[in-house]
Amino acid sequence: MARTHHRRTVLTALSATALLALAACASGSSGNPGGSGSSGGGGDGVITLGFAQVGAESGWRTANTQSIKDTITKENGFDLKFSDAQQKQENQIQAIRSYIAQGVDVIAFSPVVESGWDAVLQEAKQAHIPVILTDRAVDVTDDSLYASFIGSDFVEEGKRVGEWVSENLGTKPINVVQLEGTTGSAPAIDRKKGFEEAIAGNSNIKVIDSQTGNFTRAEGKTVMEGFLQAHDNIDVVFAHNDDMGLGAIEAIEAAGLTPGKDIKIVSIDGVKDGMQALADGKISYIVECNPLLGPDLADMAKKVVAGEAVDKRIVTHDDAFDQEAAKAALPDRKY
Ligand code: GYE
Repeated sequence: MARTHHRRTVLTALSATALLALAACASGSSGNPGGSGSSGGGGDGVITLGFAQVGAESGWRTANTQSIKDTITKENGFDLKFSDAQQKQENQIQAIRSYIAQGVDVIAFSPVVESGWDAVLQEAKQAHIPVILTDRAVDVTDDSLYASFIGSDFVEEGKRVGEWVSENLGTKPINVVQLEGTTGSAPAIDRKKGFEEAIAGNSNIKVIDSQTGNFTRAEGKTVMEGFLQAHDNIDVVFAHNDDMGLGAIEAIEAAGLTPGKDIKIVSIDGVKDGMQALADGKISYIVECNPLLGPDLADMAKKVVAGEAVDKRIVTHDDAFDQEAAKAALPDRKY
């Protein structure tokens, strides 16, 4: 209630500013970055938000992009500028620089990797353009380089997978192979860490190989083919996301083995195809990672542009599913 009231106040302030801006200059939208006083925006009441997306590497990413496009809308007071970095950090940096040059009101992005952001974030700060991180974290020395980080706790996700494996499969000796996400990305680093922490105390579990499959189905399949050639004793695959797990299923089946029986698969995300494979018995357990970050981002962007104090970290809630839970959840699954 308090929040609704406050938002109305902000909108009133924006309309007043818009009228003044119209009266003062006939040249239309100024394109000036927000951040002065509580008005924000480019003077027309609309918040221009530049979003630099990672790419389109997975079902998770597709759902995440859809959520952003569904909520950062004209009707909701935004002008969205969207770019796809095709999983390359240099593309993402270029997109952010172009948003700075255009004088957007706020920049949001999901960093491909954790490191190497200081310079471009410094440039945004100098231009007084606030930055919101969604989904993935950055590793920067100065926390004031971003306003807030909205996303899941990836260490916790890895831990939950590890605990399930330890309790349900690690009751006898098992060999595990790991399909890691994009090298240097927050989810790959953190999920590996959480998983290893959770299995550390169980001497039955041995991780015999671990390689990146870059979060894609195609690379997950290729890496799994290599694992199958190198080892004839794989019991479990831990895939950092569903798509790589689905690629692994293809490789396992092509090798004449049965996923879910000969080799068990556990993964993270909970996208439709992953949940279907879980319900079909090909995957054994999935810890969810919620991709629907659009609404939280919209809220946060409005607050940040209005100069309000915000939480530095918003942790999204994630569920977990075994095969029975997946069957029950599938009919209502939105992504
Ligand atoms: O798990 C994976 C995607 O950053 C949480 O990126 C995200 C991960 C997600 O490619 O499917």
